[in-house]
Amino acid sequence: MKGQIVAGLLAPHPPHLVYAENPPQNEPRAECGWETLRWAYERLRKSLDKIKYDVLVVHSPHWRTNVGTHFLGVPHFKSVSVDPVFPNLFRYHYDLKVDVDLAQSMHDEAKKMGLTVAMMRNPDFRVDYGTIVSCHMINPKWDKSIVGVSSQGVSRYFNVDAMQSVMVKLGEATRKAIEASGKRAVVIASNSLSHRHFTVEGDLPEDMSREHINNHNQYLWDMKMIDLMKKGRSQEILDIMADFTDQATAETDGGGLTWMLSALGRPTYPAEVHGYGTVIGTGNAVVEWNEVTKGVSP
Ligand code: 2X7
Ligand code: FE2
Repeated sequence: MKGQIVAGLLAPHPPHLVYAENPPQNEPRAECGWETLRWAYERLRKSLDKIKYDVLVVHSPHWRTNVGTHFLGVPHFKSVSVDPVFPNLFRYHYDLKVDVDLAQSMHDEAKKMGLTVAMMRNPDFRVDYGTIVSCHMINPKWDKSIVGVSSQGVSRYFNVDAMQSVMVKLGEATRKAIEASGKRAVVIASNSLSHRHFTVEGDLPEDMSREHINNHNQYLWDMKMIDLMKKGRSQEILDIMADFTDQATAETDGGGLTWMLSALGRPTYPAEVHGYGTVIGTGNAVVEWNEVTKGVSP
């Protein structure tokens, strides 16, 4: 049977969201916080429950590789992930399974298309917190395998347009590999939108009286991108990605959003925006492109 991408997601990864959920895997304890985003993830989980899927394929800007795109290539990882900037919020004990077969096929398809790629075979590798937070918020039971995809530094070394040309190809390779695998996959761009954040944290991180967008320019840019998502105008999102990324200091510089929309074939149906909220001043949206319903309510 032909495999299929059953959904594409924009699934931001501030560790604050896991902290505020108080799961047993995370050591620090919170009183509350960032509910608009956590409830958005709740709605996303309910929606995904209706779609049968086998694997989560996640692209993270916090696994930064300098030469090419790398794929997790070890079947099982178990360790503690500590956020380097927020060790007070995120000390998370993870235990996850990797679909190495699918990762290898994505690697091979990308290589055929001329991209620089590598399989990451180090069993002691520490999985980055971007991958872990997005996967936890999407599937806290961790009962599905994942494919972890690194982010290249092309935006920094060259520019966003050069990054996009690579990510469009990687998206196409991802789609081909998934279709050939016979599996049902969810492809995930793990990133915030606008990404300028405050540099000082309050004594109580979950004190929501301090939480707001860093500046109005960022907010306007986030609303522009979300409006295009809601209208199914993916091509325009790609067309303005360079300006958005530069002017809103957006985390789209890692390429995840471009990759995910390309894997989906640049959808023209409306995405479901489950919610938007700020985390330490950054803009974050939880968004679903449901490839089964294509934006039409059943
Ligand atoms: O990695 C992040 C992020 N993208 C946004 C906000 C806060 C922390 O970590
Ligand atoms: Fe991040």
